[in-house]
Amino acid sequence: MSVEKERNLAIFGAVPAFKEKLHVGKPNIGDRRRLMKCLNDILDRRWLTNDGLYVKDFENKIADFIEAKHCLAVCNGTTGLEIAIRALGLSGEVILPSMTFIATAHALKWQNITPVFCDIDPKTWNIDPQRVEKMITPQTTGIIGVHLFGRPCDVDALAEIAHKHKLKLLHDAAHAFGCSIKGRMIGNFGDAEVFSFHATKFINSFEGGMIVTNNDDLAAKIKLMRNFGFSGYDEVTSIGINGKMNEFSAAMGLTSFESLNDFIETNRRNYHQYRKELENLPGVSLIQYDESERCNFQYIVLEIDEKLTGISRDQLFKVLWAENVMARRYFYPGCHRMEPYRSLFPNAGSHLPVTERIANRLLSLPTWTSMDEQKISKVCDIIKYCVAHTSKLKSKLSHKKWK
Ligand code: T4K
Repeated sequence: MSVEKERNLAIFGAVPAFKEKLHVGKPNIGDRRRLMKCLNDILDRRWLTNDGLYVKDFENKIADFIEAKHCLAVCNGTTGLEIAIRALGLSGEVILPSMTFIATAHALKWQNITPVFCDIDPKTWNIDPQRVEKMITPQTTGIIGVHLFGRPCDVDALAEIAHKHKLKLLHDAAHAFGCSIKGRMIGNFGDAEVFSFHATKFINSFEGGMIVTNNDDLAAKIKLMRNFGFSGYDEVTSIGINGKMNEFSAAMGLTSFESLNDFIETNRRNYHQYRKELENLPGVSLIQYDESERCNFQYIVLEIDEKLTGISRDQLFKVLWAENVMARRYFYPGCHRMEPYRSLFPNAGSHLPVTERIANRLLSLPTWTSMDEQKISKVCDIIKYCVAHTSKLKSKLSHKKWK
């Protein structure tokens, strides 16, 4: 480990290491010319939304890629989760991890379903199946597994529990597009899975998502529900919502998808550089991906063990922000500590010791095509410097301004 000899940090009044802010979710842009051509074509044809050509093409390409039967594009991942939850007939209580983006919990609560937060595995940070079973009550109708940061949750164990207790199983696959489990692409597990193609995902359609299922009846229901329940021009056969993806989004999704291999290669390269530069740094461990599987390397997540670094995750976070490295504390403080769940379940934390600990330790760093070798090196230098100069930093950070 090489530690820069002297570095005057922005928290000590120096100019920040980066002039421009480095964002964690700065979007990847595919072939811009091709995108513009598609956008012009959409305008020329004057078909902007409602099951247009580009949406169909996007759905077909994703279905071929992940080898799934039904891929149904939606306007965003959250609406996708809401539609899937309703189409699966979930009600009462549904078990999910608290260590996720708030959308997973809101998609339930929005429909008056009680989210029951379950603790996670300390290594994978995904829902712990052993704990799931203990949380099942007569009101439980389903489980939502989240493939956090693209690392698959234990789909087999969850499927077994769901089968045993006659529960539905949905996966929030917002982070896991392009990843596989034992060679099978994510999208094919549980009763359904939902991807997000939000701008802050490595493959994006501005806003967007995709519900994937291999169940024909469920797919038919979802198709109706995302279009107000219309089964024909003058016929509505179920409750529905406007969950449609528009043509511009699909064009962006398609061009983004065409660059999939390049994006993944960039992510992989960045990930390995971070790994090399930060390895052996006491108390700092980088997320581990199973590279024998397909993997999108979408998130660079550090776990900070303050006992070994001498500096907490939050202190490091402050130093990085001052340097214009806009690291994120995904997914702090855990859904159970956000409203309305904090008020509804004030004691939830006592059942979620691993979530509480991990939520205070994780830090996501910038990656993707907006980063290059020099930038990553500089970010790593700041981190190494912080770990090597904790007492100097801590005394500065104890001042009111930095608290
Ligand atoms: N389930 C899970 C597990 C999820 O993570 C998400 C979404 C969902 C479900 C729901 O899917 P969607 O309904 O969103 O399709 C961002 C995203 O908005 C959200 O999509 C994503 N997860 C979540 C992890 O990240 P915020 O609140 O962190 O967004 P924001 O505005 O702070 O942006 C993140 C960073 O990206 C910032 O540093 C700024 C930068 N950024 C952002 C945008 C939009 C850019 O540089 N350019 C941009 O265009 O939620």
